[in-house]
Amino acid sequence: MAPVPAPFNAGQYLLDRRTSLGDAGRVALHGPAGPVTYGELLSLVERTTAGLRSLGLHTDDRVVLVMSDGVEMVAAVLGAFRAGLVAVPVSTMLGGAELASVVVDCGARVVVATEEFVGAVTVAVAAADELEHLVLVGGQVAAPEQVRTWSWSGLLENGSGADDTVAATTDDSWALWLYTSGTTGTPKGAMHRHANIRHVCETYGAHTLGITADDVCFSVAKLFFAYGIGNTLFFPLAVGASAVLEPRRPSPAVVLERMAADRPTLFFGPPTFYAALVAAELPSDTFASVRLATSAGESLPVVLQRRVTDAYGFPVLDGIGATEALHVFLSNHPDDIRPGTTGKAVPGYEVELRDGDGHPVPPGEPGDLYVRGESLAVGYWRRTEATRAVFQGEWMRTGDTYSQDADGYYVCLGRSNDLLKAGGIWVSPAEVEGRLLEHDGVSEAAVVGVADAAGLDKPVACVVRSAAGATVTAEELVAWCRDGLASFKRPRAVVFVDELPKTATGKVQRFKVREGFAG
Ligand code: 3SK
Repeated sequence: MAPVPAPFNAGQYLLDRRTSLGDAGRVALHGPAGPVTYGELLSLVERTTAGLRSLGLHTDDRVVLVMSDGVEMVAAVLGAFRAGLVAVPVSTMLGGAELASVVVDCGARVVVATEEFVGAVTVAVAAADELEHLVLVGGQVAAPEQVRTWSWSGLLENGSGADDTVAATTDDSWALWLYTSGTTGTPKGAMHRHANIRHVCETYGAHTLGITADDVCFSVAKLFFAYGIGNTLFFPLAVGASAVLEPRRPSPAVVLERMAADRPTLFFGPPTFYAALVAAELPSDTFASVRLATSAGESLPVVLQRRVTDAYGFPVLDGIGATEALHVFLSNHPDDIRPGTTGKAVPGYEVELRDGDGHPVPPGEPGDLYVRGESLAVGYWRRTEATRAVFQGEWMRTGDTYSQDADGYYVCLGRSNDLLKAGGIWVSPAEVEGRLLEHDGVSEAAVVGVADAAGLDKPVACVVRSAAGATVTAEELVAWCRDGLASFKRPRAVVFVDELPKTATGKVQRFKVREGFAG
């Protein structure tokens, strides 16, 4: 007889730590809505579980969350896990049509939304034939007849007396679908199991962050991102620590406020936010409570890493993850920070560099980065071709190009399709961007390949000036690169812009930069 899989539920795993220690009075969540203890959170999650069950849903039904970071969003995610439903947090930056395509694609039976997003939600619910329930945390939506609308408190009341116990899920049950489009393309739902959540806590959370129950986590990446949900929800709750919930758009001014109020010890952001923090010149003691910060999303230029530490005094760990891997799998370690590299595989993951035929590349050569580990998604929902291209047996092809230095540290060369050849030699945009960023007059830079008059690709740069760079010229920057790099890598043209085009996760959209040069 086949062995019966052991029960495991990520919602229970994340709340058990404190409540089973009889320590329910400890704060779980900080933020503008005030402190919430573990006991209060558990009670809210139980009522949310019962409320969702009262809607007559079935195991594995999808619950789409269009929500700002707040206590209700945390309760909705954990309540869905505990009810055996699939939480599908989606970007709050989506327009109505984009949101509709996700709600329809995942076949959601429930949408839960906070009031800031009722505009997009109105469009989405009108297009979603399978949708049956809309739960609103504030605001109003004119929903079609087949969609029953609930207030958040109405949902909880409806659930009173309903079953609030934990569903009989196992490691392999679906828990969380995260939609990702990369830097281009239509969004695909990466399907994560309950076990994937435990794995990221036991690997990156435990080994790399060394998170303890005394930590206070503050992530400028929101809960709907893989990076954000790990930083704000999974890592702190798994060890009985606490997290800061901030519903507003992140900005240096908002961060200043939260730092003063909540005194976080772990800070998480993407490189673009660190650039904004340096440019904002906040008081140097703003981050005095921070013991460690992390960067992910794209590689962290050495010069930016140094500027952050010089300005604010905390070390920044560069790492890389993927929505499909749930969180970071390659990272520097607090005891071993090698600037200019993404460090080494996080324990619990293996990485390999392979050539175009899938064979390992010799040391020092660029190769496609592959990763293997227990937190990889089981595939993309209803996207067979894309699933087969990305998930290959136990391995996942990340789409990033890396090399390994003589000491075994991994160096990011860019997205595999961003590399360009100039004069027949590979040029890494990341390397040229790193050189540009060393110039005082440059705050951000994106380098892409654009065909010259002869139809040959040459590097060109799109640059955002820094406060000190009001008078810096294109010629000066080209000369700066010629001095610091092999001459063939210098940008042949530099254009100045107010901001770089970016995805919701802060990644530069190189195809748009390229289009800008073509137009
Ligand atoms: O882009 C990344 O590096 C990342 C990190 C953690 C989780 C998700 C992503 C996409």
